[in-house]
Amino acid sequence: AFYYKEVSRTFSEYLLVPNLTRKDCIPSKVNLKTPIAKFRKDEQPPIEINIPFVSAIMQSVSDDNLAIALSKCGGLSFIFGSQPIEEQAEMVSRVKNFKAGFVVSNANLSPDQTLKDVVELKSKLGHATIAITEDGTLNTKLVGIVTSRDYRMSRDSLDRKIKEFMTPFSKLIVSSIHTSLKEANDIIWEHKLNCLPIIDDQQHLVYFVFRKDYEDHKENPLQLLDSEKRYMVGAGINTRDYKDRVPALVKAGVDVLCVDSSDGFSEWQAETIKYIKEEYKDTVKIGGGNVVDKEGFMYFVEAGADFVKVGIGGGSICITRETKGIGRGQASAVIEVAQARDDYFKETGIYIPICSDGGVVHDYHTVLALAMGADFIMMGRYFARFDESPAPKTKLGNNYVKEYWGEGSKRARNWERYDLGEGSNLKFEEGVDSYVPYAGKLKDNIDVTLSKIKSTMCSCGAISIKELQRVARITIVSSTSIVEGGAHDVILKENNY
Ligand code: MZP
Repeated sequence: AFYYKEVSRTFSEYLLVPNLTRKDCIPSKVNLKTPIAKFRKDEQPPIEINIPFVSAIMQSVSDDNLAIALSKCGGLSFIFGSQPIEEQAEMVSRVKNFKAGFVVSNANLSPDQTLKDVVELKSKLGHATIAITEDGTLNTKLVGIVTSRDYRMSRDSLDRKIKEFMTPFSKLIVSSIHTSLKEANDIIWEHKLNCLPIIDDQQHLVYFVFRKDYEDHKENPLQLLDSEKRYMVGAGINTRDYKDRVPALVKAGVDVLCVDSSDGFSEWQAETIKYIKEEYKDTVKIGGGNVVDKEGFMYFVEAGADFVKVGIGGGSICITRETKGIGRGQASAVIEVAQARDDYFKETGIYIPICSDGGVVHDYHTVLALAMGADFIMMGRYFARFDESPAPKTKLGNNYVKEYWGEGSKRARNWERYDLGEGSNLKFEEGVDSYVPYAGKLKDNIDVTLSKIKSTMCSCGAISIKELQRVARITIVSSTSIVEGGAHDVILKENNY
């Protein structure tokens, strides 16, 4: 057997030593943009995300709802693949077709219906609606109904959103023009109209909503088009049904794919990636994983992967190391693979981003992962805690929790992820079914995490991820210095975190 000289280490065994903080090194200047697919030196990366976070390919984490919330914040979700092809493609297309604004539903209202009817309809539909009337007041002739596309949003937040949406349009004139959205945009440009186009599910313009006082407004009318924006989304695939799954996901508009496996250093993965690259050339971006060393990384590079995912056994719900005895400390794995990525880049001028997957417990672990060379970070537990994750929220004792189960648990029934080519059943579990503390809204939490990352980067004298990787100084910590790092030798007051 081959014996590694170095110990296998986790993020908690390291700390960053601060560098000089220059005056220009302030959090608002920190740019967290990062590539997620391969590119050549002197070329622009084909896909970048604005924050280096992606959500895990897991049933309890990444559905279309979380994907939309994360994409709004600048990250990206990989919609879980352990579901029927049509359902996964449907989730992808819901993200791609999601309009930040509101759409008019075909309310089939007769001209003499009033606000009272809308209120009744609203409770029947179970989600908030707002009436648009011909003269801008809500108690006269109804023309249509604006409905949020986000049906799973709570009533309260929907009502709040509608209020926000309606405020600038408190006096409305609705003009019913049936034309395509493109024609509508041309009209808006040509006539410098200050209005909001409302479109139906087929992208047809149904109404222009004008402010009554639009002539007084100086803003660019296009600022009011928040509905043209398309969110980015990824999806997980397996090495079994990819010939059917990939075309459906591509048709649904997926931006990037990832072959999902607990141990990806296998001929099945290489075969899958090669097939997709042959079929779609560079129009489809595909990553693979997971690996924990240089050999695994190079195997994926040769197969044609656009990015490589790193990490075996470090996930919070993962018991692979206990059941199979395979894996590697997450920090050691990232450090070795990042070195291989850099060497390959020096030799060939081709940069292949790497993703550190699993094992993030504290926010500062994400900065360490980046400093050690990760281009982006995949997290499951972190995202499972939020309102937007698909997992049920429940009460445990006096606390709210969300359910979080591993893809290797019986509950997920994701045998493809652990398949070694022979069977259709999980012979033993590699993951657990658990709870995580409920933490509220995704955006609120991400904002806090990002401000910590930016602050740490400034302490290290870096305002970009690449700069951090270049200048970071990292030290191993002893177990006693870890104790020193927390509150110690004091009696904590209640309600302290
Ligand atoms: P974490 O962010 O919860 O620590 O880890 C999430 C990662 O754990 C996932 O992205 C995936 O790679 C891995 N995972 C998912 N399910 C299992 C399992 O059941 C697992 N063993 O290890």
